[in-house]
Amino acid sequence: MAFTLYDYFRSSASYRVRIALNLKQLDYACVPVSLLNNEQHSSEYHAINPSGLVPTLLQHQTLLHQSLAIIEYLDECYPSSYLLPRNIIKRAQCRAFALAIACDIHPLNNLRVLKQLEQQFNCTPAQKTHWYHHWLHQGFTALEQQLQQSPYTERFCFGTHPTLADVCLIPQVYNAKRFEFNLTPFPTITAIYHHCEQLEPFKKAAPES
Ligand SMILES: N[C@@H](CCC(=O)N[C@@H](CS)C(=O)NCC(=O)O)C(=O)O
Repeated sequence: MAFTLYDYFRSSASYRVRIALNLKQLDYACVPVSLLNNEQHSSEYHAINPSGLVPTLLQHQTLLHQSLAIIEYLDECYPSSYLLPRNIIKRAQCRAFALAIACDIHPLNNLRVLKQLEQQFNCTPAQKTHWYHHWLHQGFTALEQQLQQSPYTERFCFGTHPTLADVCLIPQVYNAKRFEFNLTPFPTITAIYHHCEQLEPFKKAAPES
């Protein structure tokens, strides 16, 4: 097995990497790091990833962190079906879309942030859900508008092939559904999600699998 992926089934950052590995048809073995049991904070896992976050990709003694850096590495090593568009403007826009999810939505709703809201500010479950929905709503409103206005939007965010944008969007929508977020105001996002969830590389990467 060429790759070992330290991941957690429900982690959306791990889900992104699983989709990318599947789209590239690369073999990998998953080593679960249970976020539920705080295994990300164990000394064993900190030796693998000092940030205490999943995913981590291991390839021949080399450890790679950060889902987007891992995916770009895979894209450069295995360029068979590019996840980043060849056109440099489109590539910058695709990266921007992915970063809007990975930097502007996801970190605000990460487990450690939700835990901190509870521990430091005594937030109730309802207040945490409100927080979660607030950032999703703000982020998805901008993404939906971009998709509706973009000449590239088709079955996928950037045309007829999956890109880094879809690889980031699908896990974020999956999480939104899990937290009972109302997706009705986001028809383009929802249509892309429904299209992708039918495809084998996305299905195989989903938490249920
Ligand atoms: N920017 C990082 C984010 C990684 C991340 O936040 N992972 C989450 C799961 S999706 C995690 O490990 N959370 C553990 C925690 O919050 O304690 C990446 O893209 O890899």
